Amino acid sequence: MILMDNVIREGHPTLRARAKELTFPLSKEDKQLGQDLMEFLINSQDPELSEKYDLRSGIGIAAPQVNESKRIFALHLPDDSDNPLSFVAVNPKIVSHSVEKTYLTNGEGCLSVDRNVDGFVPRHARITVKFFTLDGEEKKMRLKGLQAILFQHELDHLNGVMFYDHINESNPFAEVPNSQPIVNN
Ligand code: SB7
Ligand code: NI
Repeated sequence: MILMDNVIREGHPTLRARAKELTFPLSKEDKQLGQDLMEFLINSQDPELSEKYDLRSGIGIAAPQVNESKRIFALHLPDDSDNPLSFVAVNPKIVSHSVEKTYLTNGEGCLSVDRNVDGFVPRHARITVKFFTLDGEEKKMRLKGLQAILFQHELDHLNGVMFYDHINESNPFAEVPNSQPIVNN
């Protein structure tokens, strides 16, 4: 079971490495890793379990965050009421994206970053993605809004990129050209 002690924090070199592709069929260990990442997200969003295990709530987590430099992450966004999203993605990629950008007006956070970093994080507003499931089935889907932002945040982790790398250094709240902001709490 993944606990906060298993989550590495900024400064750890694994967060800056390019993670390795997985090969199919997945090993038992890699399958278990995918299941553990998803279990962490579900537990972290459960009021009792998150309190019991002292978990910070998360909607996504990537393997490098638990010091496994592998191209696999989990997303679990259940309360996006009309459109829930929950999957484990292996060897994920963005096959095309909109020219239009988006960003969360309140910025992004990260389980591997124990501080608030203010500023807009420009993301593609819409993306078409491909990935493999734990069983080796290839999936293709279109994502927009928070779902698209989350996918890009997790994919960045597989490439050694942190969300604040995208923030305008001289003016963190600089206008993002051609963008549709998403107002979050
Ligand atoms: C806000 C939160 C996240 C992504 C985009 C906006 C996810 C935070 C949890 N993670 O650190 C996952 O890598
Ligand atoms: Ni993160």
